[in-house]
Amino acid sequence: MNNLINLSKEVKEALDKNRPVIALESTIIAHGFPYPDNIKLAKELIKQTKEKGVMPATVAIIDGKIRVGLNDKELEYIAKSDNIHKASLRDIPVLNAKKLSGATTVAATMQIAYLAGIDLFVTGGIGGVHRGAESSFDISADLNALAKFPVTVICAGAKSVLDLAKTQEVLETKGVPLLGYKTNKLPAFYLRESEFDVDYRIENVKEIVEIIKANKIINNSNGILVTVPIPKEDELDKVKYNNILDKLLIELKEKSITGKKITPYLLSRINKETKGESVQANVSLVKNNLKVGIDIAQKLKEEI
Ligand code: PSU
Ligand code: MN
Repeated sequence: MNNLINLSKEVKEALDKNRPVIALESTIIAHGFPYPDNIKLAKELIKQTKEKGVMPATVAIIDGKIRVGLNDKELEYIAKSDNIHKASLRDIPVLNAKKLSGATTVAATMQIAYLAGIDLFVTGGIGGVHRGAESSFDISADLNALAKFPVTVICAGAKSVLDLAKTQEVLETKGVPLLGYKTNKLPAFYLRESEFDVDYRIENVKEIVEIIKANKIINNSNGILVTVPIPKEDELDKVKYNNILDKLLIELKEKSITGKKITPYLLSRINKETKGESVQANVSLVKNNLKVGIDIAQKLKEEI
């Protein structure tokens, strides 16, 4: 094991004993939800996972240490800190060397999960190709990480603030299978469906496990993206959401908000505009993704 990666005692033990482990990211805690919704969710996800006999491993960088599996105090710190870095791939070595703290994005969490020997990672939504990327070049490093690290990511798709068609094209270029769990359409985070088709509809976790195994056997470097629609009862109203989004896209331009600040800004503004409904939807979709992730984790260990 690379001695830069610090596993908690319980995560190390689970990995040593070949028990199922699921990685969780920390950008969603630091920059995705307001306090105290964020700490509540972080703890609930850990509880939900442990109750099913699967070990959760929240990933973050704390004082330069790359950490896999956090205690309550560390989770509180990430949830409360106003100035913790949003850490993507390029930030990991710098934060490590400078002994700074960072909440890891999908990209950074994938790399660290891979280095720790964790196959599965559950989150809310991934980053992708932004609208207007043909001039801004804003394409999330999450897509590169999906090409580079053989980790399966379970999410609710990507928000329609992204250019979903271009995001799909990049996933194809990079050789990342885009799977829809019990859906033909690519889920769009707060909405169950976008207008785009996934590459393959998947009916059950057994199929996903077979795909993960085949990806490993042929020695592919890439990860696999499993998308799960938000539960029906928590989906946002499409027309209302699209109106809010149109307004916020103009606001982004007016306030010159670009790059890594876009997603946290939008999440917090959508929360205000929907009077908290979006946070509730976000909580619901993450927990729902985790349910699917737990089933995959258990099945994966049964089969090996
Ligand atoms: N999408 C969400 N909520 C989030 C993110 C994405 O709905 O919190 C976070 C994830 O951590 C993701 C990151 O990896 O934003 C992508 O940021 P960027 O587009 O700057 O690469
Ligand atoms: Mn970006």
